[in-house]
Amino acid sequence: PTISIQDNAISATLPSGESVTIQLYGATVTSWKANGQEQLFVSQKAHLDGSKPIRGGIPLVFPVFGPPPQNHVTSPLPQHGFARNSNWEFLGKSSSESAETAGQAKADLAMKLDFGLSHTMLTEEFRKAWPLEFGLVYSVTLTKDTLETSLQVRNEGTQNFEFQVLMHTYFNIENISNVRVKGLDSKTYVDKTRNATSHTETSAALAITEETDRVYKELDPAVPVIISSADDDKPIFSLTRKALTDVVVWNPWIEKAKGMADFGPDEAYQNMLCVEAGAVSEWQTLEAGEAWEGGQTIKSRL
Ligand code: TA6
Repeated sequence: PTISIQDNAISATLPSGESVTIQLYGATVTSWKANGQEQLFVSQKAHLDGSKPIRGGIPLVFPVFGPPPQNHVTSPLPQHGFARNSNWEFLGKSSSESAETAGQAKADLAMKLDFGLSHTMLTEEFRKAWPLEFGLVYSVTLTKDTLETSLQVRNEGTQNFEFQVLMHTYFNIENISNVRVKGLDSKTYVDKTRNATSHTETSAALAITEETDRVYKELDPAVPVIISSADDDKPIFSLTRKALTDVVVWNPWIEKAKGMADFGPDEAYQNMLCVEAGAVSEWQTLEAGEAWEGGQTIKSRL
């Protein structure tokens, strides 16, 4: 496996050809290539210079999801918090041969890249906005056919704090009309396009036919949420989680896509779908000195 570090991005490539690129800005994964194909969507108008969170890849949402609530410790923060628009540091890599079974012909190589962000690294503005002492370690692990992203949150202060976390993954898809989202049936969701009203999902294979912005709650993290092909019902992406029991499904559709200056081209809403693993419908409380960890594993057939 090779690692390359250039202009604020870390790239890793496995001998079998898969690769991943992470920008130090936001520790944002901006490329995951498998089978010679880019698996993630990044807007052609995304800002990569740190002037604005990157529109695509896997932005990291912490310590608050969405617009912060009023009269809350997170109130002064920007939407989705500060993690995705802070400069992280590269902590290093470790590659492991994970030959689970003796019979496995070739050991699966796993390349893990670690990134860190702590309160001492935040801008003055963000320190003032959320004056709590914390340490984050974000691990990105690439294997032949999976990408795993996991976040460890440590409370390094003397008082408890609460947080939300979400991995805002933009999946690259050929055509939004030809995919379905499976694994959501009978789950409760908050529909942010319908005044955040609560509903129960009735579809075993959800089609995306309009602006969609839903927070599905209390899913079993071990049960995959699948983006499948409407043609042959085969999985395109399969997402399992650890400690992240909510899944957000978002597509801006036509008007909202046009309305985002960093979303381009306008019709690219047809080539992306966000299925986002998170712990966002409640607040995670972290006692002083304690640590929490959660993550996602994405399998791709693309
Ligand atoms: O994940 C869905 C969502 O919360 C949508 O409501 C939309 O705001 C999206 O995130 C993108 O947010 P951003 O702040 O990146 O423009």
